[in-house]
Amino acid sequence: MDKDKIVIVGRSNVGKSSLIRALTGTRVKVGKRPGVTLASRFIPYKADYTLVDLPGFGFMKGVDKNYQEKVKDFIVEYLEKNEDIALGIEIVNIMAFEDIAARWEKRGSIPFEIELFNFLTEVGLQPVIAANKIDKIRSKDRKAVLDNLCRRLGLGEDWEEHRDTIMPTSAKKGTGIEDLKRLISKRIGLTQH
Ligand SMILES: Nc1nc2c(ncn2[C@@H]2O[C@H](COP(=O)(O)OP(=O)(O)OP(=O)(O)O)[C@@H](O)[C@H]2O)c(=O)[nH]1
Ligand SMILES: [Mg+2]
Repeated sequence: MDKDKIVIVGRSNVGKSSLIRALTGTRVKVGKRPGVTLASRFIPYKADYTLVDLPGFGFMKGVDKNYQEKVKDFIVEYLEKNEDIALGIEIVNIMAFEDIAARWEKRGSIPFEIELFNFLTEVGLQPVIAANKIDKIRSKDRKAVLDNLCRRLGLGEDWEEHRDTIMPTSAKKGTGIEDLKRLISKRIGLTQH
């Protein structure tokens, strides 16, 4: 099977659909409340690839709990099989991340974002992380916040050494989108254009 899918994963509401819109110009449904994307959507990317807008993990307002679990199982199984996936892009809400991570670690648990990154790595997807909503962080604080993400991922202290893994983006303002496109091309082995 051709490895022609680029999957977009992350918690609900982190900006998966917005980022796909920014990358492709295709209007996928974007919502103010979590759980807007319930079924996967497939959006053509470059000549030979397809972006897969997967539903978000986590709370979905007004959606049956059983159904939420089914959605989650489906995503995990699909990623585990990893038959047709060229690249995994994990979207993190960088604005919310530090607080959430600190809270989880205090409880002795591994933050979901880290677990997802490890899982994607384990199934061989070598994920790219889009640290989205970077517009919500003041410019002078951005490096510290990205360094923190890097450290929590176990990659080291300096995110600038991991620009091939962590890309700050704002799907809303368009920041980092061209860089992310270049990184995607590099990772899937496309020549630049
Ligand atoms: N400030 C800011 N807001 C953003 C950004 N990206 C997305 N948003 C907002 O975040 C909310 C959720 O965006 P979606 O693109 O629907 O998020 P999603 O991950 O697809 O959500 P689900 O499909 O529910 O899992 C919307 O109100 C977006 O306008 C960003 O880079 N900056
Ligand atoms: Mg969505």
